Amino acid sequence: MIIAKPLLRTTALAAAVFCLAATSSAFAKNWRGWNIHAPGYANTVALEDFAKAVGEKTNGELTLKVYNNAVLGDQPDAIEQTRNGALDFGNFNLGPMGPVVPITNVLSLPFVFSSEEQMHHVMDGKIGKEFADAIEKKGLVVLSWFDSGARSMFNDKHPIKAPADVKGLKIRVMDNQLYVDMIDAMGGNATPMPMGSIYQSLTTGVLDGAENNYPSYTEFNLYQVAKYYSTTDHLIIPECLCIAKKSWDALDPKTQGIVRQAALDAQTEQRELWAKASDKAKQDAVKGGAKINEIKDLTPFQDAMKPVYAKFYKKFPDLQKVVEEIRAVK
Ligand code: GTR
Repeated sequence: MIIAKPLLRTTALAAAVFCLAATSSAFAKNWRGWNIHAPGYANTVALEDFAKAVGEKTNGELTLKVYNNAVLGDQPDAIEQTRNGALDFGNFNLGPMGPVVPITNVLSLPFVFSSEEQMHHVMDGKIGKEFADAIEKKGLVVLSWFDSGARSMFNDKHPIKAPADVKGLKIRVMDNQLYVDMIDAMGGNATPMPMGSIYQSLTTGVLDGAENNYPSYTEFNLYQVAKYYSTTDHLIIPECLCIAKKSWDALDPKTQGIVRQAALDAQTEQRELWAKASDKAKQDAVKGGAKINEIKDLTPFQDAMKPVYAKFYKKFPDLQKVVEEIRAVK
């Protein structure tokens, strides 16, 4: 049989390419990551730089892709998907983590931290490690803590000057019973729903308001439909850069080291970007028509939260000591 030479060469080349592809696909890994935010948001920039650094430092053996704008699902679902390894990583707020990892509910207690700075001291130290250990037992490896500022209330009816001003207002909250209790304690009606549905619900009157930090208030254009922003600063909730434990355990120690370092660099970057983004978001909101009501004395709001704490300690008596430990950190 006569086989034309070019054909022979092509076949050999195809076989070589196939072998190469088979070899690299046997080692190369592609990770998918969840992100609720849009391109340009501090968290997105840090996550994308994290992904890029890992790809470069592993010479493409581990490539990461960040899916923005919650296209892979709402946050509670994404946490589940990452826990079971269907997704590989994500930037999660610790609020919706509460139903999965009970100790993290402590971070959703209103006014548990005295300032954002104190929150960092807590999360970067021994107590933060306790939270990370508990989260890891539920399938997520925490590699770094991101900033999320302080959350305040906003609505389209009137400024909130005292807890009584919340009475009767329909307020969107994140997915955690503690936030329902928090709004109940001020006489409002809490409605848990995904972040992406707030704008529409405010325009149709399903909601009167919500609560969040300045960057998210601006990112989702909420100042256009809920212009009264009052600085209740009731929640300071950290966020994590978390990896699916299944994906993490499948890495060799050297690659784990690369991913860990890239996540720490992302933490530094995110916190720097966050500080700038918060100021800018506030200015943008004001330019867009937001009316900021600066609350000088938060004591009446803190006092109004007593029933929330009482109910919480009844449900989780062991967690009272964690609250006390947090409050002892300066
Ligand atoms: C943002 C946070 C998101 C999400 C959102 C919300 O500030 O970064 O992860 O939790 O709030 O309210 O749903």
